[in-house]
Amino acid sequence: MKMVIAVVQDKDSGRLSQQLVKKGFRATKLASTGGFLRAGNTTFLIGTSDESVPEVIDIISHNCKSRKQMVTPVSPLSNAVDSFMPYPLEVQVGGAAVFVLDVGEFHSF
Ligand code: 2BA
Repeated sequence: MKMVIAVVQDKDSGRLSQQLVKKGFRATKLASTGGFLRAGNTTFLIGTSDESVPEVIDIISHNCKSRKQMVTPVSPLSNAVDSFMPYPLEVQVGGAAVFVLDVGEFHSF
């Protein structure tokens, strides 16, 4: 058994959730925050059989879009503050960051 962990953008989470349920996969959605942008995103935990992992990844890739986002850098806490110009930067946020982990045991009571 595997655990697929997918960090996706909030905008895609509803559609992804619907598609996973429609195809018979079980998933848990967690509200999460990206460390870099400090913006909300959604983390899916999807427990599934080894052979279903490619299908799960296919569903994720078809339902999560990469988007550009503007981010204003946080000012530094040093003496360099005077010369700091907080120009917004454009960041490409991926459709999904996906991790596949081995599951030792699964129990459902
Ligand atoms: P964030 O950490 O908020 O990152 C958002 C986007 O900012 C990233 O998109 C990447 O394009 C950019 N970024 C992140 N760290 C950066 C850095 N040190 N310098 C320059 N640009 C940087 P993605 O790579 O598609 O990641 C989207 C979200 O997926 C991340 O949100 C984070 O919540 C999660 N994620 C990505 N890689 C991860 C990893 N290795 N471990 C845990 N979570 C991860």
